[in-house]
Amino acid sequence: MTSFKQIKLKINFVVGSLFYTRYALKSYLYSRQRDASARYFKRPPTKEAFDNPGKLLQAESTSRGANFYFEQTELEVCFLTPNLVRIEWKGGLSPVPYAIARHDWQEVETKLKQTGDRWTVSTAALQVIVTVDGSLTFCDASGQTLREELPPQRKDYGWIHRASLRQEECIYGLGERSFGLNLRQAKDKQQKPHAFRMWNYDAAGMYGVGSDPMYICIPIYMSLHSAGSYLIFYENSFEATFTFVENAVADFEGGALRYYFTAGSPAQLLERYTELTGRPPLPPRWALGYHQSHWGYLFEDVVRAEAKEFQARNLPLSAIHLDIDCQVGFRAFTIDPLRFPNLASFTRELRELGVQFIAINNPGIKCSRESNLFLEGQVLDGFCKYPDGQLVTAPVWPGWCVFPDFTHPKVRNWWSRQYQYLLDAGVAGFWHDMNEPAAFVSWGDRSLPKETRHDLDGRGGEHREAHNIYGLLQARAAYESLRQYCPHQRPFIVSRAGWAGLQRYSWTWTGDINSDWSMLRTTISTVVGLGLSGIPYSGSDIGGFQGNPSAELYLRWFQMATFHTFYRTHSSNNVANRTPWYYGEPYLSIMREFLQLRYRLMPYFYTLAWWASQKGYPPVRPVFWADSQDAALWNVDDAFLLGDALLVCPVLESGARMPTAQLRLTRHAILPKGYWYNFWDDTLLEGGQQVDLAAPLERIPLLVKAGSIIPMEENKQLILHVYPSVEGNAKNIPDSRLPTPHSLYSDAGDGYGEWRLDRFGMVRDENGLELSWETQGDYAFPYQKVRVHLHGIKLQQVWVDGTELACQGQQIECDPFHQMRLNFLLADTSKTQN
Ligand code: NBV
Repeated sequence: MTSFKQIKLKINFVVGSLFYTRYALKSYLYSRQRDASARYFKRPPTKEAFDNPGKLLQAESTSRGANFYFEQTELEVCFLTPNLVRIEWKGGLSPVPYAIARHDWQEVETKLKQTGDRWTVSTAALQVIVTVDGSLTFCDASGQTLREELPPQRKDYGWIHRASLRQEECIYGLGERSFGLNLRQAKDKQQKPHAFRMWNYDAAGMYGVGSDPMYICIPIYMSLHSAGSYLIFYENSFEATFTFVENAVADFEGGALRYYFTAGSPAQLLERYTELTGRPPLPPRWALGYHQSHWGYLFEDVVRAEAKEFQARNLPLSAIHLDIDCQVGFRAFTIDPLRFPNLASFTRELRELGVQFIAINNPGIKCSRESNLFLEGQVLDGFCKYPDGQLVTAPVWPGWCVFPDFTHPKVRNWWSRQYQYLLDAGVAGFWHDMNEPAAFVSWGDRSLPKETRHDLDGRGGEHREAHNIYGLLQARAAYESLRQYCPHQRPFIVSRAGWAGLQRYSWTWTGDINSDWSMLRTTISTVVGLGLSGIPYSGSDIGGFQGNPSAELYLRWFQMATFHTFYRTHSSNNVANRTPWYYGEPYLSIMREFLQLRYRLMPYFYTLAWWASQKGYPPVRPVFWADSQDAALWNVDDAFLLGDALLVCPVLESGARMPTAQLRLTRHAILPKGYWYNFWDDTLLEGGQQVDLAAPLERIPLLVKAGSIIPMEENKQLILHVYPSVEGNAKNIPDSRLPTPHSLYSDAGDGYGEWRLDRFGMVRDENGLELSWETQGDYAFPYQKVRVHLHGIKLQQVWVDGTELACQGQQIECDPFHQMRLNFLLADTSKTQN
């Protein structure tokens, strides 16, 4: 790096760091105030505690299951579907159902049977066995035990709930976590099993491996063991601690012990969970492109120059994100007219370049009579207060701030209205920051006092309960606003904090991540873990938020992010503005190739997004998704699947440290069973083994599952990349039995108009392949031509709907067809690498 660049970086760092000193006194005063409030409004102990529910006295069947009456409490077993059951131990504050999207469930046939001291409530798919002491066993239809729970313990305001874990059992989820994927292996600094906290938390500028909690904590986990897999979701937003050692222990500070259990493959678990908490709506297509961001775009000219530079360098770009420095005094819903003099024409200008303008928004409102938002919120009585009616004020970017109570419907409505004028000025979407909600502190919890009162849709309650749902409800207000004011566009919202159900409204990003190799690796687990927690759209600040990555780290991060749903570079105000050209060649050219690959893959991404909206499957999946019964895959967290077809193995080490760096790096990977083609050279690898994959700087190891069709696009052509299955391997599974059959979803890319689904069949026989193509929906075929590209086996002859066509090498150009016959040159079948 040139010395000029180094000096600039140092200046950035010093200026950026000085930035915080002006909040020091306020942070100190607020920390004292928060602690004083905890002492002053201390809760009296309850008399509700018990160590166990006592003996079972009576059981009665209900329309959806059964009720059980114990000496100390009652238990309700309520089936919502044959494979989804809600369990509720009575006692404690019932949740306001913010997470739940569905309330109208069809009838379920259930049976109640007694055998000795055990009662079994069953459907065609599941059995819940209730023992006289209050322990519960969950079995599948064949009677196989999936989970065993101990009798619950009621403590003061909360609950302790334990379930035994098998030795081999692996646990995933809990929202956003900065550990490896299998949470059962997570260790704290003393190498003890980690206790995961449920309390949305601002990492305040930087975090590394093992930082916990993070911005999105969700009491959901998926379990895999030798007898099957299941998912548990606790509908309880209170602070809690989860540990996974011999038992899975969930320790809640308040609320009810209401939870949901479902069993099945990971795909089925996500399908059920998102039926309950809602599916992620289809995003606008541009959102799946590349986004550029930096905390430090101060002027319109800077943003314009950045967008133009992308264009001049032939780098596709879909959106630019504006951080708090585009605002007036960092105030919510402002954009400084002195520095962005004509926002509407500027956003238009950007749109003409194909770039959308995304504005930041923080919930804290400057506590000042000069602020209209403050006055309106006051008139509405919409800000959070202490139990004695005083406004809660805490320092955030604008100075002393008040906080809208998003748990009040009228506040959500009012907040919704605020987006309108920015939408009118052409702002295409919003990112919500600091919405844990975060406050500046000198010590202790970085949020509002726990005693803060909230409306909770009329029921009333404390911040203890409202904290984790604060970001979710802000996102809800924004989503409803965008639906109302731009009814023909799909909302685009990115929220840093959230809870169960966030997927209905918003995407997320992994916050202020440190810029180092360990965090590149951890990002894989964080993003996959979010997907397994129901949140499919997420990504990290490419290259890390805090720090200046080496060119190699940025490039490797960029390559990985090319296969994540949210594809955005972002960085702090005290580091360099990172762009694909910042490090010069060869990095720029390689990044250009990856950007172009991402845009060519758009039909595949968009189709995965559509599947997510239909079934809740995250596009980015753990490797074990390919075969959840293969225990060798349960702990693989240095790779991920994009859809069913692509296995992405990011390079997670610096080549400079490896002796062969100048020649050819390799990357070790564990392949799921079956056959896999190398995306870059079509060589075929047999799965179920460990392999070394070439990883030169310009490539990310990328494999394609044999038997896949990947739709890609280039110059208005649809290219169907066909990767034939291998004889003797995975027989030709009828298309309809695949969870996501070979398909291509298309529509106008935004809005709610016509759509079409093209479904492809592929059957391999001795001499070649039969492809079939069926279409549903009325949207006109959006491509001018079709190209079919056969990989891995030499193509000899092709017939399209009965007519022979000339092949161009491995490709055939044609129109949409019903049947295509591809004959192989059998003498030349490709070699399998072992
Ligand atoms: O708004 C400034 C930053 C933002 O760039 C980042 O992405 C957020 O995660 N924001 C946090 C607040 C300041 C962090 C030190």
